[in-house]
Amino acid sequence: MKIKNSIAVLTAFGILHAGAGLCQTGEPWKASSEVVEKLSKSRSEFNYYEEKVPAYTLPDVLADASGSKISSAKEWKNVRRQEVLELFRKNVYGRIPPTPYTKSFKLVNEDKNAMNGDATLKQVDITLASEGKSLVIHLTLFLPNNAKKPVPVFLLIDNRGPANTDPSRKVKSEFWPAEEAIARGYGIAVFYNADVDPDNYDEFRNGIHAVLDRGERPPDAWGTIAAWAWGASRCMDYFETDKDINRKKVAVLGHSRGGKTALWAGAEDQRFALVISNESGCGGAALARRRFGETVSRINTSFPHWFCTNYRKYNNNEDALPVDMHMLLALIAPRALYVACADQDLWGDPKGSYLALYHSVPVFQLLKTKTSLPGIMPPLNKPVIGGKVAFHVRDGVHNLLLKDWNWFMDFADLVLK
Ligand code: GTR
Repeated sequence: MKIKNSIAVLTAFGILHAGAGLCQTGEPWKASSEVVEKLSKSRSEFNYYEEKVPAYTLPDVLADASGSKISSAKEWKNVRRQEVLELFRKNVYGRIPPTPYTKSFKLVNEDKNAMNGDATLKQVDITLASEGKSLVIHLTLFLPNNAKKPVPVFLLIDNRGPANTDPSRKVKSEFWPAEEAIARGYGIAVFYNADVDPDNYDEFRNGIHAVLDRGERPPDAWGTIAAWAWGASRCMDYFETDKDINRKKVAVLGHSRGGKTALWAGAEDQRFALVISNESGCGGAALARRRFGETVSRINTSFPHWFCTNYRKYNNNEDALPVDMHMLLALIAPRALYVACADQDLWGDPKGSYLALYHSVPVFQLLKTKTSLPGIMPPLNKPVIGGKVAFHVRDGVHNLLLKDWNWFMDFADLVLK
């Protein structure tokens, strides 16, 4: 096996630890007691103590609605995957309305000599229209000039605004490190989530809801996260038309609310070959039943527009949820999945995110992907790669940094190249 850059060796279980030399070094990650104390003081109504996590039982991802065991890839694909997807539509993110719409792509700017000749910049307007109403997603894309085409592409769901994704590259941001991706032979694309739906509770009068919703909204009508995820799929529609892009090698990623969105986009749209969730926390990769850091009740109160209204039934009632987030992660299988967390971001529950990933692994295994993870968390700043899944806890606070991206690209080198 070819070992690239910082990716080091394999254990008996086929698990790679990046950046660790010949074997895993350091202790499994654990929240620092100082951070726990500090956060507990500032948000005393939320739990940051591991010992206060309640006992819980996760729903069995590999048992169908009648309780029968799912034991073949065929049963997963034909029965259980669809059931799990429906449970998430109905209870968490909501359902995309079946309203017909038209879409068109317009290349509004192209610069074949961007980044001093290293890249081609394309700016594409994606117009979505229905019955006289429309909106435009402004897609920005750099493709490497010196790489063999078609290239793999990273698509960032940008929840922080266009200031982080300057097409002129006068302003650079680690949030979307375009030069670094280009240097490694990847295309890198981005759209601003608010193009699809503004990130505030407007009773769904704006954004794509205003274009596609008809009549009264049922309790499983799509929320804003589902709308953003749908927007990522419309970017994928464009990628499929661009011959310089390898449509089989598109990674979708997002940070925080964008990470929740990337996971749901990957669940709904199996064209994404790699899904990356950075610090997605509650409503993303973190197990809801742990009630660690942000809770279902808090997220539905602070962000009443993100999920479908059915999700509110689980406020302070997590055990009644017919799903938990290991099942969302399982929906990505057999494609590649990276879950990343940050050491000081306990609000987003790094341990609960690792556990969700760990408990999704049986589905990756059923689909014959040679995937496995150790039962303990990797050390700080040491990504663990176990076949089709990867995970890290980076030092520092809630953010998406070049350090995270470098590890994502190391993983992509293995699973996309
Ligand atoms: C927080 C929210 C998190 C996370 C974050 C973000 O306020 O509680 O769920 O999504 O925002 O998106 O930065």
